[in-house]
Amino acid sequence: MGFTSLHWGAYRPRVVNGRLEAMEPVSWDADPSPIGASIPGAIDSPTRIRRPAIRRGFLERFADHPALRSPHLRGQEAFVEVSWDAALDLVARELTRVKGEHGNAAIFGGSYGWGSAGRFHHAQSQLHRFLNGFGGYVSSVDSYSLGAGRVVMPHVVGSMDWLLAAHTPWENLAKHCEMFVAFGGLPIKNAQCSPGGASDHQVAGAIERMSQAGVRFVNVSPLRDDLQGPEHNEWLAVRPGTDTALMMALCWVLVDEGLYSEDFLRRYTVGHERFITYLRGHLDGVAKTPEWAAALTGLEADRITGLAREMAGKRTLINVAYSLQRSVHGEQPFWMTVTLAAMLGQIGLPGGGFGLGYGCLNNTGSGRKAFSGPRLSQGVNPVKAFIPVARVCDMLLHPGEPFDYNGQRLHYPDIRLVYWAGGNILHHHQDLNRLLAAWQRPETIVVHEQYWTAQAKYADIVLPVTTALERDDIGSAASDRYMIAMKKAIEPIGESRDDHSILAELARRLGFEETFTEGRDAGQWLRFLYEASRRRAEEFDIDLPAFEQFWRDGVFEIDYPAQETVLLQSFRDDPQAHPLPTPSGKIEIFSERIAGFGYPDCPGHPVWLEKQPTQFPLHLLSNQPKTRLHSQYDHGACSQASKIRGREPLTLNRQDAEERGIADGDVVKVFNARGAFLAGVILCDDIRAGVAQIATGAWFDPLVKGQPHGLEKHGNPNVVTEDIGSSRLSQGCSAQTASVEVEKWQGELPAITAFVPPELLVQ
Ligand SMILES: Nc1nc2c(c(=O)[nH]1)N[C@H]1C(S)=C(S)[C@@H](COP(=O)(O)OP(=O)(O)OC[C@H]3O[C@@H](n4cnc5c(=O)[nH]c(N)nc54)[C@H](O)[C@@H]3O)O[C@H]1N2
Ligand SMILES: Nc1nc2c(c(=O)[nH]1)N[C@H]1C(S)=C(S)[C@@H](COP(=O)(O)OP(=O)(O)OC[C@H]3O[C@@H](n4cnc5c(=O)[nH]c(N)nc54)[C@H](O)[C@@H]3O)O[C@H]1N2
Ligand SMILES: [Mo]
Repeated sequence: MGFTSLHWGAYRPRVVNGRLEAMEPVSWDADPSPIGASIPGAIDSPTRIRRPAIRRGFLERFADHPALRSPHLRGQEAFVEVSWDAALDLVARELTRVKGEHGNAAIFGGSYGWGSAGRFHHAQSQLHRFLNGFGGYVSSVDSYSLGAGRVVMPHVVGSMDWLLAAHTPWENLAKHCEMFVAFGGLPIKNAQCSPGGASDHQVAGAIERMSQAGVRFVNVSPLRDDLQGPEHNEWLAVRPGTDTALMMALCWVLVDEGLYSEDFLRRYTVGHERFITYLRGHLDGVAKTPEWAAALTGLEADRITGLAREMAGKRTLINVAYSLQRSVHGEQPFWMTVTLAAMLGQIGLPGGGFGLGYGCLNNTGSGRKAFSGPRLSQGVNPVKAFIPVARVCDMLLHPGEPFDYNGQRLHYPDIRLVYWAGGNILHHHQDLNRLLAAWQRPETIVVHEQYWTAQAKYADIVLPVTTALERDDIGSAASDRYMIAMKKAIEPIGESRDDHSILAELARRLGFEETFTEGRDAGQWLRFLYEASRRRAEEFDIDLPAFEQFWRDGVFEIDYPAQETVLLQSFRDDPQAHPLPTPSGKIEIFSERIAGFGYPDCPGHPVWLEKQPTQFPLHLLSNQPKTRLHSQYDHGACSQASKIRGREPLTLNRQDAEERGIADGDVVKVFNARGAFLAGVILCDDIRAGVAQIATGAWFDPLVKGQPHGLEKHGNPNVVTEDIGSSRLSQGCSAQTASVEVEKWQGELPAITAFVPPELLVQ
């Protein structure tokens, strides 16, 4: 039996009589993820999509004007199961009609989402390649993960991809770091995953080794559990959304006490004078002192002062979790992390400087070569219109209207057809009630899915796809330990097909099969992409074996570079020979370019901008789930075992709960002006008072289908989050800026129907 690779680890599937019985962790993984155990019971459950299906009103009124196909009934009507030929004919006719009547710029193919881990059957890449062959589509840029970070960092230091691939390895930190200050912690729950594969889980072991070496950890987070394991582990329970103020006060102390590195700032950065002027309060009359920050962050002013002194006295690494930038003004905590590290002057030194997301993903800091394996070419997109990914509802609701993005003034295109494969927008987008309204705008929505998620239920045409276990593929991720020959373990469930063969069939109907497939079948593609990647591997000094051997061996280990590298070490050693890819070639504490955009919500240097969600008393954190990847396998055993009376668990501080008469295990209604959901309560002392926490990814489950602003009964936090860009610079998502009230649910408990397929009719 071979291997398979999932975003959360490598496994050996155990198959008995053609049925998946178990997912056995691979022998070399020191800390395998329990999420794999979700798959056997879920893969052929009733929630699986088995046949192509079309929303009844859409099918029955297909010949009518698109407006008459009852788009407002998406999510409410039954589906009619049809043959593959009938379904593909319909998709081909719709694509042709929309292109003919409105052009390719009326097709939204952004299709954001993680899909599955294999390099060839990567749903988004397949769809983009297909739509490019068809004449193009409106695309999306950036990500929900790093919306603000991806846009601001190139102005300040360099691209996120470059920085993430070059992070100082954990081994170096164990040897040289003395103090690790983690904004947002180092949550092991998140290090289960890495996009494309996490074949050897290393973060718990790395924290252990650092702890043994005597590293002091400081966990700056509303949740104690965001940093688990080390012996010296101080918890600073910061108020969410205020880390920027804390970092500024740390800088203020460094400046006030002369503890900052003037020399580093002069040689390696631009604009520190202006920033220090701001810090002192000369620009806005507010000195960013520890007392000032104490009032905002809820931390003790003395502790802030003490922390700054300790950081200056030790080899210190400052780490920031992605979550901090998934908020209004999300650029600021990332920019400030770099600024604070620059003030300490340890950037480029072993064990010091900054990290942007150690612990957010397994592979960051692995120190292995950043070769990411085979890549499917997506071709060229003739349509130039795009959106920042999280502005999708603005686009659907406001076609033609202008918006700002990274110095550009752009306009939202007029979308008629949405095509999605490999993502679940009805899980991942903010303010789902607003999305429901926006989702009625397109004339046609086509979705490829494995399971009857809300994404599938709210589509017009649903095409069933295989899981990674039902097809051959190659597993490979940047900085991961192994490349993996992912061998098909079981036959496709129902009539499901892989995204590639679905799109190849469509391309044939639409007359560009040759462009899409280049005459290769899936098996030939694997071999072709692998061979092409062998040449790129050489640039990393990796000698990949021939395909046959790789496929026989099942795994190939990627080694370490000859020399351990430290993030930005060569820049530190010689800034003239190794300038940064910023306009000045240096770290930009003041960015003339950003200042030139003239955005009040993201001026030329880091600033503290007030935006607390104050209308409701509790700050809601909707972080990443421990028991699944986003919404994937919410119906699986691992996720289901964590539910409370069927609902997603919500952590509340004991004091907040007592004030509201809420007991451990109660079901509560969580609400604000945008919506309401039910959740099961866990009482806890390890969460800052005034904060409630619930993981994302519970499948959207409205009490009354299609009723706008009705009750969601399962615990999907995105019914209350705000759909607003981080700033005009990045337009990233602001999921973490949300406030709510919580009350005990007194009514009858409605049954969970999230995992029940829609009514299915046979044609
Ligand atoms: N409130 C709040 N919202 C958030 C976040 C948050 O922190 N708070 N985090 C955000 C972040 S960082 C992210 S990355 C997003 C994640 O959002 P998504 O990536 O959209 O979430 P997933 O649940 O991984 O969705 C992937 C979907 O693809 C399907 N799928 C899997 N494999 C295949 C395949 O081979 N083919 C096809 N066609 N489909 C497949 C799965 O069944 C699943 O429904 O969520 C964002 N949303
Ligand atoms: N098991 C599992 N692992 C995952 C994922 C998953 O779905 N499941 N998703 C993956 C993806 S797509 C991504 S992008 C990464 C995301 O990585 P992150 O964005 O870092 O993940 P989160 O869990 O949202 O946030 C980490 C912690 O930050 C804390 N936090 C939130 N807001 C604040 C704040 O304002 N200040 C401070 N100091 N702390 C705050 C929260 O307590 C939270 O537990 O995780 C990846 N890893
Ligand atoms: Mo993400």
